[in-house]
Amino acid sequence: MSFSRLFVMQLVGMVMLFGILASPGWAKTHHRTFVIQEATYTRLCNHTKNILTVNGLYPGPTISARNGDIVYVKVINKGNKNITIHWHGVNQPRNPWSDGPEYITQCPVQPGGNFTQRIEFTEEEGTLWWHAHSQYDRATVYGAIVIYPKLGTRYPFAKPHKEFTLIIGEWWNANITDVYNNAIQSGGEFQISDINTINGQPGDFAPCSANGNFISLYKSERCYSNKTTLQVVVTSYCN
Ligand SMILES: [Cu+2]
Repeated sequence: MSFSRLFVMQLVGMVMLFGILASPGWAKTHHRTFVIQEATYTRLCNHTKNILTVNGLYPGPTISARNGDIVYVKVINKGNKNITIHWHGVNQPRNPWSDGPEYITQCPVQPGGNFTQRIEFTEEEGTLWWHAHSQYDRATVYGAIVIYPKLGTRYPFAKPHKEFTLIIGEWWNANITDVYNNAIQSGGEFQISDINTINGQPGDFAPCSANGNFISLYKSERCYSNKTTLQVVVTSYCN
């Protein structure tokens, strides 16, 4: 191959690489740290147990970004078992090694280890969620992803008066690793959870839940006007 032809091919390659790596000027890069750690939570009266969390929070922190943004999440494992985090519904083109499923797209992060994952929002808009993708740890290790429209664009509906995130999940009184091991060893169904939750809380109809309940009040006239109230729902059901 002649030198000039080789040079042209290298130049074309560099231009293509730049096109892939370059992000538009309005796009932002975000940096988050997810510390996997145990924390003590009580639900349904006296059912207190250590659960695996991100940053001690149940549910975990919300990731907010715009369509086109890139978010780097440094996952630091201070728990006592392997774990991965998965970005549910994010396409991750050419970036599968940051996608999360253990032993499928990446090795799990070992206790004491860390791994920085890159989340690319290339076309997603609206709400998605992230969750653990190792064993059954998604039962407590999960949170919302809210992706706003690109700067200069808007949702295809009227601007909401207010936004808040509802995450529907489940609570087991039993240790979640035991739930997982029982199901794997028996080959049967996973044990059904003890209660469903909204933002980690069982609700007024369940015993001993009033203290941490999540309450949001609305003026009724807004519901019947031509304006929109957006309620973002993320379902993190395991069963
Ligand atoms: Cu998922």
